Amino acid sequence: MIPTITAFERSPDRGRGLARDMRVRWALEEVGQRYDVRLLSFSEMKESAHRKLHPFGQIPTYEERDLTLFESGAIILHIAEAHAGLLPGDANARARAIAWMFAALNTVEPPIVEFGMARISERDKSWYEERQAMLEQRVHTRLGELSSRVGGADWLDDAFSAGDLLMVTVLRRLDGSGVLEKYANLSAYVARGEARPAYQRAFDAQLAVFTGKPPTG
Ligand SMILES: N[C@@H](CCC(=O)N[C@@H](CS)C(=O)NCC(=O)O)C(=O)O
Repeated sequence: MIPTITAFERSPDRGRGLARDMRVRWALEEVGQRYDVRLLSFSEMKESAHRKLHPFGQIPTYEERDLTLFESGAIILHIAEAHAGLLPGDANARARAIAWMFAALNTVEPPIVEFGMARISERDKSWYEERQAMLEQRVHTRLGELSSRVGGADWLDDAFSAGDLLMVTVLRRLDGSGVLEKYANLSAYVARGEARPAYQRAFDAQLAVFTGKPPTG
């Protein structure tokens, strides 16, 4: 049975792959699993039919037979455990890859999201500049630490894993801020993720929703 995921009918990022269905699409492409997509308007996301799948009325969700999941990290962990390709076979390496999944979502994403949300919704506030400087500094703290750990490596822990998939999508949320560009190795790391054929197929598929044109690949 082909799983069904949910995504924005009209993504606020205009199809630049920043909405979190992109992570799930990418994971499914990495493991070679076909999927269906159900597109939702903002009002449909808040209706009770969707809230039965997602208590917070958000995307993405994942449905497969009698299983329904929400939270992009949980969905990707499920995909990675059900298929080869996103988690190493060695038990310790697998545990480390899962630790990087949590680090991406729990340690790196929160300051990036807060910084990004403030740029969208707080620009008219008198304290915007002062708070923004503080939020940007918090992002720099995390990126500096991550940059030191990554060093000259291709991926976070040897081979590409679900940890990298999540970390790349999290770092991509800095797109347009000019912040990531200050870390040459992290910019190269994100570019390596974006160059993967599975990433490109996922990106094209979500962009096609916005443009209304089918992917060319
Ligand atoms: N922690 C959740 C966050 C989900 C989330 O914030 N989804 C956004 C799209 S990327 C959304 O649905 N926003 C609309 C809303 O919250 O009303 C996850 O990783 O799945």
